[in-house]
Order: sequence, then C-alpha cells, then structure tokens
Amino acid sequence: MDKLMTIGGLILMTGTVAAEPGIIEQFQQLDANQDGIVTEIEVDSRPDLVRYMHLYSYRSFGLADANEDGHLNEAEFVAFEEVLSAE
Ligand SMILES: [Ca+2]
Ligand SMILES: [Ca+2]
Repeated sequence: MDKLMTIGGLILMTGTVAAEPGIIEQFQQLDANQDGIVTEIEVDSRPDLVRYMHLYSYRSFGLADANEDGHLNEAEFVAFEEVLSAE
C-alpha cells in the first residue's frame, strides 16, 4: 500500500515536470549565458521570446521568483508558466 502511494506520488511529480517540454525549451532560450538561471536582465533582453509568456503579460518576474533570490531557476519558471497555462 505504501509502495502504491509512492508510485502515485512519483507519477504526479514527473507529470508536473514533463508536461510541457516547450516550456523548458523557452527557459533555455531565455538563459542567454546558460548558467541555469534566468535573470530579469535576460528576460528584458529577449522581448521577442517573452512576449508570448505569462512572465511578460503579467509583468511578474518577482511573482515567478518563488524563493525571492532575484532570478528564476528552471523549476520556478516551469511552475509559473504551467500554473497560469492551466487556467
Ligand atoms: Ca542566465
Ligand atoms: Ca528564484
């Protein structure tokens, strides 16, 4: 029973991460210097990319920055774009 619940949790978790491969590609395109994080400067320098993202339409870099360290990692970006996409 415990094992079943673990598997269920894993499916839920992988589902969240893998649901939108396009979002991860967007993140990698935004990450101009490929250091694994996206700064507000990188976002501002790619208006052609972000104009289609929630990040732009909501003017919400700070909102997406869940741990408030001043930049977005892949998890934060994916979570932000996915949650809003689902609405
Ligand atoms: Ca970067
Ligand atoms: Ca962050």
